[in-house]
Amino acid sequence: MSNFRAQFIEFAVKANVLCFGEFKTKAGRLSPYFFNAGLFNDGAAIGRLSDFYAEAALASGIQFDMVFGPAYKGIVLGAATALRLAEKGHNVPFAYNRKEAKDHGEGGTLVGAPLKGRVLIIDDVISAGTAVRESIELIRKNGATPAGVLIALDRMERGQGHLSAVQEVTAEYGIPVASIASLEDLMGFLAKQPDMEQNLQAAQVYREQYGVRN
Ligand code: OMP
Repeated sequence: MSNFRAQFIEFAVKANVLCFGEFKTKAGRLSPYFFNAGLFNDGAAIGRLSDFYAEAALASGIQFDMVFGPAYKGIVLGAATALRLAEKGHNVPFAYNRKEAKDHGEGGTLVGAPLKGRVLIIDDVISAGTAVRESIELIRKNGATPAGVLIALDRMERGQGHLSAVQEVTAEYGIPVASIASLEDLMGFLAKQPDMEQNLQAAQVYREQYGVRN
C-alpha cells in the first residue's frame, strides 16, 4: 500500500472523520463505519486533506486539464485540491456548481473557470453516484470531457448490481475512479491497532455482506 493511503486513513481516524459504530448509509445499509468529510472543518485539517487529494490525483495517472467539485462538499475539496496542485507545480483551473440556478448577476449554475478540456471530478465518497452523474452531464453539456473521478474513500461495496458503486461509474461512463484510500486500506490500518479488533471484525462482517472483490 502506498504510504499516503495509510497516512490518510490514520489522519481521518484521528480527526474522527472516519468513525465507528452503527450508521445508516444512503443505500439503507447499517454500516459499522462512516466517513464524514464535513468534519474536516478547520484550516489545518483541510490543508492536510487537500495534500492527500493532490497526491492521489497525481498518483492516479489520470490526465486532466482542470478540476471540478460538485456542490456542496466538492466545492471546498476541489478548490483546496487545486491550491495544493499549484503548490506541487500543476496549476490548473477549477470550477464548481450551484445546486440551484441563479437567474440574475452572472447567472447559471457554474462558478469558476469555464469547463474546458479534460476535467477531473473531486468528491468525498460515491454512494448512489448522484453527484458524479450530475457532474458528468454538466461537464459534457458544456463541451468538456470528464477525465475521471477522485474520491477520498472507496467503500468497495456493491451498488445496484454486483459491481461496486465506483465500478458502476467506470462501467457506465468509461472513466476511471481513483481514491485516496479504500476499505482495504482501512482494514489494513485496523488490523494493526490492538484496541480496534472489534471494529475490524465488524468491518469484515459488513464486507462479506455488501462488499465486492476488486
Ligand atoms: P452520492 O453523491 O449519491 O454518491 O452521495 C454520497 C452520499 O454518501 C452522501 O449522501 C453521504 O451521506 C453518503 N456517505 C458518506 O458520506 N460517507 C460514507 O461513509 C457513506 C455514505 C453513504 O451513505 O453511503
